[in-house]
Amino acid sequence: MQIQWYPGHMAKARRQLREQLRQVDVVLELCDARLPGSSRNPDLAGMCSGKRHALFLNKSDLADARATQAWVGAFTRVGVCASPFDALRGRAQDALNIIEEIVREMVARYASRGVRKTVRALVVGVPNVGKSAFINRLSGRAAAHTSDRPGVTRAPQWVRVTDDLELLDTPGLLWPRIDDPNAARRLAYLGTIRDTILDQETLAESLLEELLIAAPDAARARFKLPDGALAGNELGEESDKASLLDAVCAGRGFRLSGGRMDTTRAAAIVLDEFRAGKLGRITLETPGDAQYDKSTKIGKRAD
Ligand SMILES: Nc1nc2c(ncn2[C@@H]2O[C@H](COP(=O)(O)OP(=O)(O)O)[C@@H](O)[C@H]2O)c(=O)[nH]1
Ligand SMILES: [Mg+2]
Repeated sequence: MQIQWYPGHMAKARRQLREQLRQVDVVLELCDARLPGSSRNPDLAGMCSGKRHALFLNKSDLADARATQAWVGAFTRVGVCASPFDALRGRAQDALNIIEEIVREMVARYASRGVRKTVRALVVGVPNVGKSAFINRLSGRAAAHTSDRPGVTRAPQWVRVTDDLELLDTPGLLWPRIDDPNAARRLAYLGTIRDTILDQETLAESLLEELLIAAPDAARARFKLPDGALAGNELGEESDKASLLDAVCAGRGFRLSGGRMDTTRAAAIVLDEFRAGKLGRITLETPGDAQYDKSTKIGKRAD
């Protein structure tokens, strides 16, 4: 289920997030490890100053391990506490150790006044990034719904994770970065948003071009692209871009009656197989190549 983001939806999400943030000490932000720049929300930092913050590069099982390490390094250098995570198979204890680390000072301060502090945390992220799966993983049971079905909201409840940590069971929904066309297009590759500007075929062609840069061998092998197939950026010719989808059709035998290439089918297959991780572990952004390098830092050390 995809949400079409209009200003009204964003305003509502922002209002709800403000309300949720008021109730917590800690913000656990999830981004997609395949797109650590584009899958973050630039407004979040401004909304949670003073809160402890940890960033999890979720779905790291689908991302390139070396790229993930590079991103973690880049985030760490700008003061963001960042770690890879796999909300389906990862160890909950790994995430708990990180949370314990970022709240240690605060908990100690309460303890020095004789108070045992129960830390309250909110999981936030764009649609489909794995917020519900993350909450389930940490709480060790299916407490949150892993789907984007609307209408299953209940009253917010606290999920007790350890003796000293509670999570809000309703994750904080972040609106995706749709003001930036590059980010919007990449989020559309993942299925996070529906790209309203590009049709599916143009989107799939554009993904193929990016794959020829990020994972050329995997893309060529999976979609039987000719050895000479280059990313459109390198070729710079519109007509050559279009031929990538034709090459997929030729390789898979996708033809309509009359012999015309079934590029609609090819586009769907390219997007589906990429989303399902069938090309292997691929990251589409590197920390050096984006403006996202100057990552938003959350959580001043002052209390
Ligand atoms: N491969 C992989 N899939 C994940 C991971 N986390 C979540 N998913 C899947 O991504 C989809 C969206 O997850 P969900 O928790 O509903 O996302 P939410 O919209 O942020 O709550 C579901 O199909 C999950 O099974 C992960 O770490 N790895
Ligand atoms: Mg969810």
